[in-house]
Amino acid sequence: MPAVVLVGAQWGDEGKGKITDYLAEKADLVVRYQGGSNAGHTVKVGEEEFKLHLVPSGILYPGKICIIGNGVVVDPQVLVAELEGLERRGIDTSGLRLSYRAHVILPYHKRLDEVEEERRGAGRLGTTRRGIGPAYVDKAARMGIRVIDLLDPEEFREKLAFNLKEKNELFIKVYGCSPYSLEEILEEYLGYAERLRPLVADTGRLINQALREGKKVLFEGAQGTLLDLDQGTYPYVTSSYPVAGGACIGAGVGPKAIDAVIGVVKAYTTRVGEGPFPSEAKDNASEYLRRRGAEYGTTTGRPRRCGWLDTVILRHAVEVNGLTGIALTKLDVLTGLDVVRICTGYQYGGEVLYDFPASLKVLQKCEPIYEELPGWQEDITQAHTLEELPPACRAYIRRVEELVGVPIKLIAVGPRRDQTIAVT
Ligand code: 2SA
Ligand code: GDP
Ligand code: MG
Repeated sequence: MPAVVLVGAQWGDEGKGKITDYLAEKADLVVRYQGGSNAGHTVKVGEEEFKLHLVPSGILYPGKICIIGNGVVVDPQVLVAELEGLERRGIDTSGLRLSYRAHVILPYHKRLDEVEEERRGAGRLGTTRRGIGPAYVDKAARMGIRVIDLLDPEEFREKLAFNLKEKNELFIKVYGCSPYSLEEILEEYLGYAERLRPLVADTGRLINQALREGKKVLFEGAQGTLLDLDQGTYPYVTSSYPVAGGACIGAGVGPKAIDAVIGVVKAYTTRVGEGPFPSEAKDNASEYLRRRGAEYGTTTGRPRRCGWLDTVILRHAVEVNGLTGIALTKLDVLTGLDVVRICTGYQYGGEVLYDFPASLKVLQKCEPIYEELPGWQEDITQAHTLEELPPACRAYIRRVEELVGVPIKLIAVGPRRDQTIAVT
């Protein structure tokens, strides 16, 4: 498959980093197309664990071109630190390219993310406070600063001065905090600019050229479908487009370039941050899943909310992404349960809903309808084929496939690269 998009089919943290790393072996380019350092993608190679925030999860294979596309909002401070961290661990980062067109996260975006969350009080969104929302707001308001501006000291000074005038007024008058100094930001960020300059490229052109040459391109989504600005549980979403269509916009390729879309589905559901989550477990299953699945935010360390697999949201993900296949992850976490539950629909008053509702008011009143399947007790973390999985586990996989209507092509039974079953 020349061009494959990999998307999170739930609320993020489905194991996209692990699956990207697995598929990256056969790819020539790996491309991030949205989000920023809110993302936390974990890749485990042997006993070594890497937590990536901005750098695509293909970086651990030497010789791959890894691209941070135009749709990403880049915090240069985080990117420089991430590159240094990888290099200290002996990872060659010379294949990384950064789009001229990507927007830059500045200190005031991070502070705005903080103060806006505080102001929302009980209505807070539970953002990662990495400045993502405010940076995309400036982009849409056409006052953002792009990587290309950062590389031009005069342009950067002019644009930063214009932005600071407005932001400082807001900080002083509305939020009662101290203003930012133009010179201090300039000094720090022009330093990052010099470190990043050699990586900067017209990445859209690089990707299109590679596709014309028949090279394989893997687009790595961050967050997940239910966190998508349009398709998610708005306003409890991120400010970008994690869905497959976002790959075209955020990487600079046409829709006809995409050959396949793989949805990464965790064998249960988690959510970090606020907002509706119909199949959230209210009993000790939640703690069981959190403990066995180590469900804590990769970026913030926040405990993730845990619950059962919800096939209503998965059918929504199939439609809005055009999923052609599924990678089912963390199946091993379900081992040891007597009964495994799958949400097949929602009870809403006297009605049963099978389609994901747009209204949060409706969603908040939805009660999950569960189907119960027998659990399994056998350790599955060493399985390399479907046949090696216990019958109850295979029955669970088959039922998920039936309810979702898309073939399961990969199954992860542990965090390591080699703990992956390719379904043939
Ligand atoms: P933001 O910061 O503006 O994008 O937050 C808006 C919502 O999006 C959620 N969000 C995430 N959800 C799951 N995983 C994410 N990445 C990290 C991880 C999260 C962490 O890998 O664990 O460490 O806490 C991620 N990034 C954003 C966020 O929780 C809000 O609900
Ligand atoms: P991402 O944001 O979608 O890349 O996911 P995260 O890295 O935030 O969270 C997924 C976590 O689950 C990471 O700690 C992975 O190492 C881990 N993981 C991925 N696949 C599996 C699996 O099949 N089994 C287990 N036990 N852990 C997994
Ligand atoms: Mg994550």
